[in-house]
Amino acid sequence: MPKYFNPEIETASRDYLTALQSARLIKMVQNCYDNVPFYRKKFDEMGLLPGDIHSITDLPKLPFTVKQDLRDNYPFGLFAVPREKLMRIHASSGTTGKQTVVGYTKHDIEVWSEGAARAIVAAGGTKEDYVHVSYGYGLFTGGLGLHYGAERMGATAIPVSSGNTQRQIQILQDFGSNILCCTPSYAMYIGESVRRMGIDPKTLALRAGIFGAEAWSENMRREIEKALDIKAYDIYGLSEIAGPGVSYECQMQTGMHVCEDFFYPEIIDPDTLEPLPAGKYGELVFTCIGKEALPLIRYRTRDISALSYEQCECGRTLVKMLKPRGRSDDMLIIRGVNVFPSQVEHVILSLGMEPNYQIVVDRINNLDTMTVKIELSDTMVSDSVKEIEKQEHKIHSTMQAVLGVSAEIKLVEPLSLPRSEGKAVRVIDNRQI
Ligand code: DLL
Repeated sequence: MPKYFNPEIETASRDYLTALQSARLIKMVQNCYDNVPFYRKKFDEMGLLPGDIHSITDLPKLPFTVKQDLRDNYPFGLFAVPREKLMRIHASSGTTGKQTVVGYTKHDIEVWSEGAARAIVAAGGTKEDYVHVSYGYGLFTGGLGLHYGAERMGATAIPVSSGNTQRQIQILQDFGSNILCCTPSYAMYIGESVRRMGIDPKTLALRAGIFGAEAWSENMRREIEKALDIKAYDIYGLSEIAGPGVSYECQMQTGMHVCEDFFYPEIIDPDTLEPLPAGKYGELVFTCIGKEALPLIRYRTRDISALSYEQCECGRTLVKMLKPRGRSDDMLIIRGVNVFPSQVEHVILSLGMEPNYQIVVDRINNLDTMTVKIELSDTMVSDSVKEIEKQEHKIHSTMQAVLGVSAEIKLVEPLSLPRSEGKAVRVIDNRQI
């Protein structure tokens, strides 16, 4: 079984990588200056010339790019290539405002596919595998990203797309899919449905899952692995930088190797904007050093992660980013306390419950309130009201200890909360601020 898709890069020495990154950065900065008026203006304002950038260590001299810059130049204003060189457009719909539109040349599609191919091989995928892609196909990058990755590494792609869970399961059974690709929340739902349909997951040919597009915890990983009898691997990406495969987990499952030959990562303090050393959590920033159509400089992702340069036992030398803890803009401020949905999920799973929950935030008489609705598990449904109240009380006190703020806990009927076939919607914030 091949261990790496591209051993030359995935196990390259640090010196080799640094030299490659420096050469590519110099080229991309010149491209931005020559072809993207937005960057030329920024450089001119800062008194910076492309010639001032000699190596990757000069990166902190360069300006940041934020999502609003893409919106201000909607839809194609930051593209660095003429229209005839564009091969594909994707977009990501944010929660507010206009979509973020991204473009790719033939070369960019190859770069992105390579990242996704590396991810599938790192998850144990081979040319003999059926890769079942249940991410949505369309402007969202999930479906086509993993699809091209599977084709690139030589496996057989099954483009199921998302939705119709019964049909997904039928295909898993009849076609003998080996690798499932979807969001972790949808994987959990497929697992739940497999159980309800009375199917023993051991009878499926599934070995592994490649799950991403939203933050998920280690506890959730264990739940999915149990429910589908597979190994569950994390994959990260964002449309602005490429799509899924910007980074990916290996067999060690201890963080995601970044394709740093194309996407150079930094961690910064989101307040001071100063770079942080390896191991420290902060905001993840990427510079696209190997792309043509949308070569973003120091793009602020809002994702909270840390980098680890420690040697990985899998043999890959590419830096790892640790499981994102959520996004700085997902953070809820409840009565002045910072709360991340991932912390709520962690508590629920640590108490042996399934991660079917919804957080509802309100403001009543000028006071923030937070209610966490959690579905009862099948075994708890028959419990007496007293038992259920006891459980609510236990969750309440654990939640308070972990979050530092009190939340009302409501245990609700199984399957009563909405399920998602794509990214899960965990928070309903009714506050009018
Ligand atoms: O979600 C690309 C993708 C598709 C990644 C399929 C993985 C699998 P966007 O829709 O642009 O792109 O959303 C990007 O999703 O900034 C993170 O906040 C979040 N995200 C993506 N992967 C992970 C992950 C796709 N593994 C945004 N863990 C990013 C945590 C993730 N968050």
